[in-house]
Amino acid sequence: MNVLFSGNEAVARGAYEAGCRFGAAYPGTPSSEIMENFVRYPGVHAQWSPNEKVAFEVCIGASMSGARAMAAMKHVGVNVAADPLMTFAYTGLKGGFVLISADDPEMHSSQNEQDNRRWGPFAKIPILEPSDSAEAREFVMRAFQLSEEYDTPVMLRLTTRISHSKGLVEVGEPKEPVPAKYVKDIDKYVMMPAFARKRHIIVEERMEKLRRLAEEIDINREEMNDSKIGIVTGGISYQYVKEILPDASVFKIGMTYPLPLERIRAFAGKVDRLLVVEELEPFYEEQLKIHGIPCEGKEYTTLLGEITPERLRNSLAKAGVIENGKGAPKPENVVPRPPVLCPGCAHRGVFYALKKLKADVFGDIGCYTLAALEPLEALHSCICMGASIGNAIGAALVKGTAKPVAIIGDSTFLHSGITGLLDSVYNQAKVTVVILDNHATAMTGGQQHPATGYSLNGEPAPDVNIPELVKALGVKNVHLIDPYNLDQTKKALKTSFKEEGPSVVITTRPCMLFPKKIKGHAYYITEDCNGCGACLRIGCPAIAGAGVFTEKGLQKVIIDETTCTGCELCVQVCPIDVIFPLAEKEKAVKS
Ligand SMILES: Cc1ncc(C[n+]2csc(CCOP(=O)(O)OP(=O)(O)O)c2C)c(N)n1
Repeated sequence: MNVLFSGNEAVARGAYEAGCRFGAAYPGTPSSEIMENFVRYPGVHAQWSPNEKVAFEVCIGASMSGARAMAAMKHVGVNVAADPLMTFAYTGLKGGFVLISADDPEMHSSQNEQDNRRWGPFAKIPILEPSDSAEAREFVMRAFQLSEEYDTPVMLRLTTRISHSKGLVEVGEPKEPVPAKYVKDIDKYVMMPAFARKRHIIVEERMEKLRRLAEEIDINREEMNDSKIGIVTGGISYQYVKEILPDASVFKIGMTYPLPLERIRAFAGKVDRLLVVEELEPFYEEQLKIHGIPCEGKEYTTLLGEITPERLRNSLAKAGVIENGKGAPKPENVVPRPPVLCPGCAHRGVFYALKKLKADVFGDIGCYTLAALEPLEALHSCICMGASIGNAIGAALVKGTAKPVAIIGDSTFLHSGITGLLDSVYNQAKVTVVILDNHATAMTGGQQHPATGYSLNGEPAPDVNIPELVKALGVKNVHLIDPYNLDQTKKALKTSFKEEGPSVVITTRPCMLFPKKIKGHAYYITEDCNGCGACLRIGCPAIAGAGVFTEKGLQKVIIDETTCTGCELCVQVCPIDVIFPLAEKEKAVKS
């Protein structure tokens, strides 16, 4: 049966068909839908973990017990899971273990565009890389098989285009899982130096076997055609190459690491010119060159962002392979739509207050990162998940600022903010930590986390009490605030600036979109608006210029009633009190 699947759906299906019934993940674009789909299959235990390291470790435990396990994360998640990954590559496993790394070239929704193929040689693990949804299903099944055959975790590397584009996938019968049974194996799993040294030898021997496998495996394939040009490519770039150069000879790489160097050498011997087409890093190219296979690559293709068909056309033109711009579609005239905090977003008021109070705000990753943009411009750094608290502590301890504030979402706090807060207590840093608790991992689609009260499959789950957790870490000053109440918010922040040691301010309003969309009663602005623009400075997308001007030439403002949620933030900032509930106006008209 053929089914239209996104790459992520196909991975979930492939894992299920491979007899895997265990998965753990922390959400992150473009990977999140893998676990969300996997959990829907019968008999599957799939879970959100507080972060990628825990997800990875949970899967190690399942694999040590003989079960096939899949850990899924976005590319930067692998950095968080890197500690167990680097040593798990030494121990090897029992049940097949597949690590899905969904990379994000072009940074559609990420803070960097690191190329996770580099983890192959670094961790000494094999990597498979599909070029469409059908391969995503097939390769995850192959990955489980390889994992058990070679006693190694296997990475399946996806990119945004593979994860999110749809294609036809032929599905098969699911395999029954092998019953789990934990068997002690101290030499294999206790990585103290004496045992780890022995395992390192095994790792190097395994790499040798994997290199031999790469030369044989059918997911690396030569597609001989016109011999004037030969292209080495894989992943989504393969599709672009086939579209633009249907007559070229292609060496398609399905096993990204280790590379089939001898087969590529033989392929190079059959073509006049060898070109490598790959997104981001010159990963294939460097290896070919190190092994004495002359090729061209990054002198024509970009290190930055995706290789779109259009960019590839330009690269091929630069390389003299096609005529300039041949066949390139006209770029569409798309009006840019920068992302903004939603109307009624509970984060807005806090940032408005922080700006007014002239605080130095160390930020984190979540919807709230958007507060760095105009008109709020109230978040001043964003490095990685959980970094805000440590950053604020450092700034406070060197006395670089009088008002160091760390601002972090609830999901991010539970992911990697707890230890930072512990540091602020331990080292008595005079910082204000604002936890924006909207009861959701909103940025990535409103996923559950350990404080929402629900698990990935929607079942009720114990919910950690964030204020109590904060107090248990030793924080003495804890303020709960309603972020829709600007006076209360400002007061709590001002108090926190005066308190000794760390202070924590926790917001209590839910996200406007998750678990379901909140639509309160809308407000309107009367004709008495004087166009001062105060309400525009909160950056609410429901508020816009009316196209009507005052005598002073200032533009009056209107509220879009369909998107206004009635949070009343604009009411609180309007200096001349001309914003009222729409219901009052309607009542007046009727009577
Ligand atoms: C290591 C890592 N994992 C996952 C992500 C993807 N991601 C970005 S922000 C975020 C969490 C957002 O939730 P929260 O902190 O509660 O803030 P909200 O968006 O709800 O305001 C996630 C999972 C990431 N950027 N880095």
